[in-house]
Amino acid sequence: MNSIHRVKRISIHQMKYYINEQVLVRGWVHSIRQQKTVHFITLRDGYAMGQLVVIKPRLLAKTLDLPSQSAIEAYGIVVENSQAAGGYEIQLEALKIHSQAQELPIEISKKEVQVHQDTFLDHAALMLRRPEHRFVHRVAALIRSLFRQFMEAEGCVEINSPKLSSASVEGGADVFTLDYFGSQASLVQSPQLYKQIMVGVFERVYEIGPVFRAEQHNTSRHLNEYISMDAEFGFIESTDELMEIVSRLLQFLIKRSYELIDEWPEKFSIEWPQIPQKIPVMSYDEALRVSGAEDELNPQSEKKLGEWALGEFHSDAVFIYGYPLKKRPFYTAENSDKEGVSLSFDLLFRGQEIVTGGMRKHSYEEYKDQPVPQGYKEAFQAGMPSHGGFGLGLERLVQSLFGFSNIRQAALFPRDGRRLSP
Ligand code: AMO
Repeated sequence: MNSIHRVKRISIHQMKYYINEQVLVRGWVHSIRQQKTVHFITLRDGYAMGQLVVIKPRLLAKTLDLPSQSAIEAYGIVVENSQAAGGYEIQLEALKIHSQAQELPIEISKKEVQVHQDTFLDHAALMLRRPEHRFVHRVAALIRSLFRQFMEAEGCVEINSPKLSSASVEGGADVFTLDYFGSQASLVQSPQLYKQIMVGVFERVYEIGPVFRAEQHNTSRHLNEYISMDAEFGFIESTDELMEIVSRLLQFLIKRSYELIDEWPEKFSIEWPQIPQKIPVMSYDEALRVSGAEDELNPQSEKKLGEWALGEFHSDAVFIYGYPLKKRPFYTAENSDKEGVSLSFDLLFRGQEIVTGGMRKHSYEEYKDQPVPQGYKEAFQAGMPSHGGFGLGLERLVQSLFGFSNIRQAALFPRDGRRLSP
């Protein structure tokens, strides 16, 4: 086996560049098909799948009882074979078994595996190995990375704010509390206070990280822990400026993902959204009227607004601005021309809210009597510019992009009212 380590390690999808060469591949036995004198192994590595053929008797003996999912490394010669998926295969010359798989509760290498959502989530360690499922999370990883690229180009500095805190951030009752050496701590509902404090330091910041919501309701669009992609900008003066940034962000995320995924060796189809150059914008009052909602937008009205935007503007996205101030958290700025109306907005994507953003109060006077930590107030005591920002829920975006009926399909290891594992 020593010779293996002198051979170039390739990913299985790169076979076409190494015809008649000796290569080393590593991965998992996705499946194995055995005939008397030849075994065909479908090898799955981190990127793709491809075929290994076993002809040598010594190796046939070794692969005879090799269960699928075993982790192996294989050494052999790449040959063309029009019968093999992708047109190439590796003729096996040596094999090292890293670990042999045990009997598993789900046979995941079948062409189709349909299981109940709870079964899927219970066995995520297995199910996520399936190409169509890992694809979802590779797309999620791409979106995180593109968000970071976009924010860096906007001159934002990345921060990681604490997730353990003494205060409730967004108000409301959906806060998890826990014992912190004898006193009570909470898990942050968002990086809101910290991103505002850091505007006073860097002017522009962003964060990608987990946030926690003790939502009681078991819905198809709420998780108790999700990944929030946040940004906050100092010295900006209007929700128009913010919505312009969010428009460019969404366009960049969708366009660049489309281009990059097209190059991936392992991909599945996505119904790509239509995002026009100018994303339609409507006021909260118009949104109530168009959706026929009474006095509050709910998931059904958001769905109607999504359909309306698609019909009227060929857009999968629509902004709604001017929410009633009383429906927004304490830090939200008021429209000085319209009492009771906030300078905030939501972005609906395919009929579901994926972004909330807005301008913030920025004078110390407005915060000094609020029940917020002194460390937060101090930022305002020290002088804060007019500022605003937004939060984008990663799983919501991925859910809507893939058209999943349930957000759990877009979360790696979802946390909900009944689930704390795996
Ligand atoms: P908000 O509370 O609206 O705003 O959250 C922002 C975005 O986060 C996502 N989201 C969720 N995703 C999954 N499960 C949940 N329980 C959940 N709750 C929210 C949505 C939502 O649009 N600090 C403000 C943002 C800001 O103004 O900067 C905030 O957290 O996609």
